Amino acid sequence: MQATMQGKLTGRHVVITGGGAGIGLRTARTLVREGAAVALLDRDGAVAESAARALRAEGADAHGFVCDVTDAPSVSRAVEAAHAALGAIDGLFNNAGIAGFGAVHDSTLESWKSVWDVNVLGTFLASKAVLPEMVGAKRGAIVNVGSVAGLVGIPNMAAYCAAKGAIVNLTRQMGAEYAKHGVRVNCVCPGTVAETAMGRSLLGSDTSEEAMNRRLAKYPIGRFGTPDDIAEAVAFLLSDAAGFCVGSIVAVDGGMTAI
Ligand code: NAI
Ligand code: 1HS
Repeated sequence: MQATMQGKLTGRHVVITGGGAGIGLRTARTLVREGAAVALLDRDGAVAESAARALRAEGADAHGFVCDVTDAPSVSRAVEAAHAALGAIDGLFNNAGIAGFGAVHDSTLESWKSVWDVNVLGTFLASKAVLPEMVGAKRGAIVNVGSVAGLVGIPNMAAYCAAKGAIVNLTRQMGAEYAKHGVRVNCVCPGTVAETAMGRSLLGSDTSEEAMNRRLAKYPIGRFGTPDDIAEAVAFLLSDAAGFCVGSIVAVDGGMTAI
């Protein structure tokens, strides 16, 4: 008997916010490897389109669309375009996010709001745009991106910790709400992923050996994360292999929140 190779996401149509770069783009590659067709939505439309073009050149069914997740009409337009390109959307990776630095007393209102808008409002708007179709079809999976910053307090990251904490508990709420409609909602909480733009800006504030060692000491595994570490967890949670995972908060953090 001849074995046929089937990926765990064969036939699935997944929208990825912030899909033009970093963890989002690496996850797109992993989902494509597992058989999915993907729509990359990004505030930087040129980056989204060129990333999708590169994936298509490797044989993927991939499309890039401009989308600012903080803007409801922009999200609606992009999700409609993704639907037209892919067909029914049955997966969403709520990955778009920005970090912000500051404690409560010295954070500006503007920085607080922008961190909340991209992370929390963006997760709400993109989910709201895809859920009616998923619920109607009684089939779908959503993965939100939290952070270790949503699980523990990290100095100088007040708005970001609060926003990621909101995403963590929104995931539990959505998991409880939509499971009965055939839609599973879960969350990955990465530890520091050094090689993305966000990781570089996080670590770039102090690259002295002493500062790096202090940060690394928080990670029992002895290294920072990679985009691949996160992508594999997302692929699992989107797939039917994770059929009993509902409202789960999955730390992918080398043990950072285990100690
Ligand atoms: P990144 O900065 O490398 O990439 C983020 C992507 O999102 C970019 O392509 C950017 O254009 C896009 N984006 C930003 N604002 C947007 C908006 N309003 N609408 C649509 N797209 C927008 O970031 P990275 O590292 O790939 O992070 C991805 C997610 O993972 C974020 O939610 C972040 O908070 C989270 N995360 C990252 C960690 C890290 O250390 N890099 C650790 C834990 C969580
Ligand atoms: C920016 C990303 O979500 C990671 S926040 C954790 C930073 S650290 O304290 O582990 O260096």
